[in-house]
Amino acid sequence: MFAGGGAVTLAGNPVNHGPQTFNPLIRKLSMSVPSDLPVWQSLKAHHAAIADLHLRDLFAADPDRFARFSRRFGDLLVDFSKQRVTGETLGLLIELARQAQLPTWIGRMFDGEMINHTERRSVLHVALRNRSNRPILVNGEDVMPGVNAVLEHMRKFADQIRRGKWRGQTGKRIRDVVNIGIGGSDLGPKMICEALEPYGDPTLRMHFVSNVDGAHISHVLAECDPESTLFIIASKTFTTQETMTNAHTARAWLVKELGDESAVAKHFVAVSTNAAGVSKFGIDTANMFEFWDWVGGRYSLWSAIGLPIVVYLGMDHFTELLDGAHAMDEHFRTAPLEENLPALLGLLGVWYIDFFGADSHVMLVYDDYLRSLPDYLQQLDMESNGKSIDRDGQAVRVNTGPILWGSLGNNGQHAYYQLLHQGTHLVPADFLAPAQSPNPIGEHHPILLANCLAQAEAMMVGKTEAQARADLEKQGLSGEALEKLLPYKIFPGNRPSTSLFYRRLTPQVLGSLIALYEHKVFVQGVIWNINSFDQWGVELGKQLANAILPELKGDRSASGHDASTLGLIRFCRDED
Ligand code: G6Q
Repeated sequence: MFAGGGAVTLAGNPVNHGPQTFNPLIRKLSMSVPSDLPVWQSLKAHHAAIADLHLRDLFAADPDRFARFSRRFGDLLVDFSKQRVTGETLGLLIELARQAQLPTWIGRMFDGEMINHTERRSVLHVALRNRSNRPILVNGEDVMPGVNAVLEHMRKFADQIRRGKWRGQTGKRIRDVVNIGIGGSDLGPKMICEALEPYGDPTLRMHFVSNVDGAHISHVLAECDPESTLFIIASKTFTTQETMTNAHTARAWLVKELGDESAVAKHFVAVSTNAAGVSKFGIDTANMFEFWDWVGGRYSLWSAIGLPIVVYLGMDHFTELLDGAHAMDEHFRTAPLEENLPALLGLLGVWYIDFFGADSHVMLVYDDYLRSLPDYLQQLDMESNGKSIDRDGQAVRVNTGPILWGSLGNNGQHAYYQLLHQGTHLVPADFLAPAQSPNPIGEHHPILLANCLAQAEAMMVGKTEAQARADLEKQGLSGEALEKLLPYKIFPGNRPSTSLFYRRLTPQVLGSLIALYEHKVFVQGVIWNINSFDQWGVELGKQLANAILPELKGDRSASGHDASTLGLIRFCRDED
């Protein structure tokens, strides 16, 4: 661990085991099956005992409920008092974390051990924002000098762009920055640039191209002037089909428009771990920003993948983002489980998924700047914990990661909240909102906040039959007409939510918030005994797409597929 000042030790080497045989140290630590832990049965019994309690009554019985079940973290307020828990529930959940050896696993991650055992990698996004600079060793080598060198490279480059010192081939200042990447090389920087727009350079327009659908890059290129456009090709592997296709299209466009192959050097930079691939593409590796295999794609916005963020916001604001994440890292690493926000949020998720049978979790975001947060968190959560084989290679016996979805809450109110209030699914929710708006126009912000607060309250308290009846009577209804309408007007309530409110959406607050969710996902992976850091489930579709592509292009006749796939290929080729 970081504590103690000296160099931390590391790594789950000596290795020499294939992806299917596991590190014996990790095997020893695996508790294998969460439902075999003694406390799991206690939680089941406790669930049966409290499942019918209504949050209305829990609040009525305990005037201190808000104080007991909310926590402050700097400018962040996390209120989980509207969760269907009692003090006993929390005690049992914390015991679950202990029996699953959560504190040990936290230590292993921060110590750089090879906890991503199927890819034989350490998991060190925390090193990218290790503002304390304490050494973190991977294979005996401190990664911090490398981390700091890349940050410095990013700062210098971003300063040149922002000060107009780096110019396009014809001498024009850079005005459009196009990040070409997908998945982890897109969602994080896009979300952060949008979220922190009030801190951004208003003379720069940021674009993010991810989709291989030609419509995406065509639309973006149509908005850009080739003389003043910079492309950042962001790909850890520099082999991703969508990214490389878009990158080659952008390159061809630029060369055609400027009529000069050498313009590539002034208009393309790369973020990658693959220097050979970058060089082959024609980008000088001096303009390549590197990162490392211990940075997972969906955990990479803190690395050189954050280059568009640094260009747009400047290094000072990026540093504040890292500071916020580091503060949450330190909290996660050192706070007792009872106070530990990622642990508490992770355990609450497990409570609903495994004991109430909830299969989804909704993000209700009352902050327009965070409009891409649900997409970002969807990847973080579902790619990390959408797993059904545990760390010991066995099928899991409990439900794992939820279907994570959501959007801007105020818009959702007029779309899908009906299901949240009166549908048959129990969908735990996170409400996010800033107490202060950077755009205090008229009454917009109080109206936004009133809606957020009201929805969380409505989901929790609901409306009883007596209240619904009284409302209808007030409206002048009576007799059969009233009785017929009455059942539709009742809201069961007892729909759980956590409210995450912050004073203002600063880089620091955002850094802490994202790190909170990253660690929440890790906590759940530990409880479920799964590896949250691999993603083998994305491979099969890629392999099949590579097989189908030549068939679609007519380079090879389609064969070896099921009748449905064959029929669809023929339709696309206009052969039927
Ligand atoms: C994230 C995933 C995935 C990845 C993309 C892009 O954890 O690994 O979303 O980020 O597939 O990969 P490249 O950066 O290699 O192009």
